[in-house]
Amino acid sequence: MANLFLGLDSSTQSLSAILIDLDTRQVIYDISLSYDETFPHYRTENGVLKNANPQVAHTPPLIWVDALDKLFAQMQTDGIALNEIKAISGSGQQHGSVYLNTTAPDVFSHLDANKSLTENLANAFSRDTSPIWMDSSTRPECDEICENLGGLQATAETTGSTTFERFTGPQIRKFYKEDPEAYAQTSHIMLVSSFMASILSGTIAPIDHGDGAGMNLMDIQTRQWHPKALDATAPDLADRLPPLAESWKTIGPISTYFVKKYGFDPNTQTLTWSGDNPNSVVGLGLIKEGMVAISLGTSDTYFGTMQKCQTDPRGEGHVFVSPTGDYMSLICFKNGSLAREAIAEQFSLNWDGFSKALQATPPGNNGKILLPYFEPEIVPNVLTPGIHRFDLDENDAEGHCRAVVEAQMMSMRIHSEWMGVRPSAIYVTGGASVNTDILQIMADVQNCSVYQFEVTNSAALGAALRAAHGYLSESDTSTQWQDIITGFADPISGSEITPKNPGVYDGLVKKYAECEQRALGK
Ligand code: XUL
Repeated sequence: MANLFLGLDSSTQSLSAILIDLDTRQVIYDISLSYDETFPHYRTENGVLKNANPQVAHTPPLIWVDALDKLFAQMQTDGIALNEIKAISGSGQQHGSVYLNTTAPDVFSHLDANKSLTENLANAFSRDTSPIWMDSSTRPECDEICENLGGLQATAETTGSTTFERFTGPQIRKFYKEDPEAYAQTSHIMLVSSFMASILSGTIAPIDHGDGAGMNLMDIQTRQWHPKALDATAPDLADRLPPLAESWKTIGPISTYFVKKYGFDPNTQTLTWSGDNPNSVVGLGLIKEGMVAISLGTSDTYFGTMQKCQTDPRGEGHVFVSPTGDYMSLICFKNGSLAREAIAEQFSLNWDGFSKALQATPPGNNGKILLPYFEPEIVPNVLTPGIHRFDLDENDAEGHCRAVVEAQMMSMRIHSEWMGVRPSAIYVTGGASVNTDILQIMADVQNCSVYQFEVTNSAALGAALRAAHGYLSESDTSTQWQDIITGFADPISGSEITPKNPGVYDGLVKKYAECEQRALGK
């Protein structure tokens, strides 16, 4: 019999699943259901309801529920041996919250297999829509909570991040302020992750430390709800939150609903879900301190792993708990491909021409520096976009190509220093990761080997690997992460790029930091 583990990913636009066979080290099935396409009657656009206020981003939680039924039905149609799955875990888009009334525990524990999940859950909500991570309408609430917790740095030290509009605490506070009656009717507030896990397990599922860290409500050091943060958010919030748990915790056997309806084995174990970013850390194989993944997309994202909890005193980066029990950072740089493309376009270069310019210019660019804030930047916090040049002529096409990439890499180095961990290996993903000239600059600036990494859905894969790890750890506490991920989360073989010119950047990074300070008016 195969050794099957299922990872689900309830993301912004779709519900996906990856099924792995641990014996053969193969992904044997994967599927993704787009909400917009599968359920047009919810009228979502890219998974989100239209709103007159562009800062508001909500989704009807029933669409996530509906998708679960549809997904398992499809797996059954596709002939997947659902009865052979040993354990299931999952990933939820981070920060989104679900509001339930007092009927919820009973509804979860008595799911009727003669009805659909949406019919079962239809009356369990105290709020019809869920604010998700794209919502940015809570600036006043962010300020109120942050001030109560002693300011930006104190909030980051306490909860892992300073207050952000999309984080769950500010969202809960806004709900409480705008509709205190509905808040009073709310007996359970869940994250997308714990909500989906509750349906699968038929119980009120815990929130794991990884996703809990994206709420501005959890003490990042003790991994408990932080009473002062709860008080600063809404009254009697502690009564409404589920317990926190390690992300490898087994919740219990799958609800009989799924056994009767889809033929799951009654002993299939459900494990605690986590957020998409913590899941991706496992799906990318970042299981040891110093391992870093950099995604070069429209924006560039830096995930780092660390053993000791360090927080960003500038409040720009986030600290979550990694599913391994260590910590992880998430640092998002808005001007990623966005800036690389803007430079290529400005000088009418295609990617080949851009690469040639990188090859034709020396590491360190003879001290030429560019600060590429084509859009307002998240890290460092730059509200007014603008391009700043230092010792760089505005007609110097080759100089600009090198300068934009060096700027991005030096910015990543400077703005990840607060972690106190230098990278030991960098896995790089995303569109621009095919460009080895860009990767050479990354390796040189970070003085660390860079490996190309191909990902399909690192969050769903991470969830499947977490299911395997949690399940096996129940009977064997010496289960090693490395033994679980090998063969699934490995970089592309032979793709290593080693640093060739490391010394060059130690001086230039200092100059870049000074230019940044000047440009930011500090
Ligand atoms: C992380 C964040 C996004 C969502 C996407 O803080 O807001 O990455 O998790 O689903």
